[in-house]
Amino acid sequence: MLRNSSVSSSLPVAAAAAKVLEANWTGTATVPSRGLYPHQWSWDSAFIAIGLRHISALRARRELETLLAAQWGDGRVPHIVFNPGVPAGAYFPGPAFWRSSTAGATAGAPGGAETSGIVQPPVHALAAWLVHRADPVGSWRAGFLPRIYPRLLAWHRYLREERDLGGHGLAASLHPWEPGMDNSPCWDAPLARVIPAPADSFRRADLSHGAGADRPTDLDYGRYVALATAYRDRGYADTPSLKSPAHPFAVEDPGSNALFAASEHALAEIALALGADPQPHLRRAARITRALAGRLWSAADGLFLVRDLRADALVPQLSAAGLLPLAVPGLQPALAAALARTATGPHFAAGSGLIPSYDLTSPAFSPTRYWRGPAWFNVNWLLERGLRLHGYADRADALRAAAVRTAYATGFAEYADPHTGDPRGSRDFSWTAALTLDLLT
Ligand code: 9WN
Repeated sequence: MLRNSSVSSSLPVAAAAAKVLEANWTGTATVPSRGLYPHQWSWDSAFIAIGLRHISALRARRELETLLAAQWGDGRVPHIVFNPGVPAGAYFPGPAFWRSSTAGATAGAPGGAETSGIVQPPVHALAAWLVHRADPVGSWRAGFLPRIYPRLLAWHRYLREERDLGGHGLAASLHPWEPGMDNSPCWDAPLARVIPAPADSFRRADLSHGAGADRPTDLDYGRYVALATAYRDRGYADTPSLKSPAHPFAVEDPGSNALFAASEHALAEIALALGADPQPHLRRAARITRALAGRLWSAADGLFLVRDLRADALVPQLSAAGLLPLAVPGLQPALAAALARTATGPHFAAGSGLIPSYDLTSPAFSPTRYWRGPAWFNVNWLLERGLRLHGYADRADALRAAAVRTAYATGFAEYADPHTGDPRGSRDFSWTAALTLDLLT
């Protein structure tokens, strides 16, 4: 049931969303979109499982377990798990680029699956807990939590011990694809240090599926490829090689770390359900939350900023990633209040009612180009949840209504123009459909 309804009935919306998830299901997992992203993506699968649980908790569990089956020996959950049935060249960079089973052998890449070697934000424990709660009986029968908990522990250990490059309790991202917001203006300055791979050394596949003006530029891609190549050629080793200035891109992202903290809270719930001690998880969640406030908070801007570890300075760009700590249960009420104000203030209040990915007032804002302004449904879902969690029910209701309305009207677009709500990127996008279903239920 739609709690705040500006859509006359939630039934056609739910049916259409379910149809998208059905069409994008491969038998073991869900592709983000049939044309543009024909493999399994890490944080997509977590968001997809959160919606899928309303249709089939069994499939939602399968979605997460398929992803975690490709986890590396060092605990990392790769950002892409490649489907061997998909033709080479359908997505770039594909398995021939990442070469995980050989280049990642020392880091424990699986032998039986090809994956990428970088990671995405850790939304998985939160998704696992929500999926369990949707069907506790089926989940216990299937042994879901006992099987998945050790994998989630290893994943969080990897982030805590191998990725704390700054040494203050936050996980660092070493590639713009890791925080999931590829061409955010937050990366412009840190990325400027990267010498791009020559344009003729690779062939983009994304431009056959989407409008070039809605996607990152060729120069961005040259830098993405150069960074990933260097990491691969060092055997995907993290410390100490990433601590060295030889790897020019290392940032602390407030969005990824907010999800890390929220997922530690979910791990505490999972531990309790399993009869284990939740306290270590609560302590870790509190440590991440303190580090977010201590290292990334900008009182002057009323939101969290990215820290560029190479420059050891905050990046003065206001992006929606800086609002995501609203989704952390233990966030100080004063910070939550400031975030709620910023989210509805001049930098982020857009005509569609959705929160854009980037500051509307900045010259770098674009309503169409990917993570430089368009509104994304996973970000809006997280902010809806955060506003509700911290007691801003009216604003959460308004955001929920805008998200459901726009998702349906755009044919479950990948992202939308934040002013007009017009669709951008691909259609029938899985997390848009899944999170719409979740908002409806
Ligand atoms: C690179 C799959 C992914 C999302 C990311 C989004 C986009 C990939 C790309 O698509 O990134 O990982 O090729 O552009 O930025 O958030 O997980 O939907």
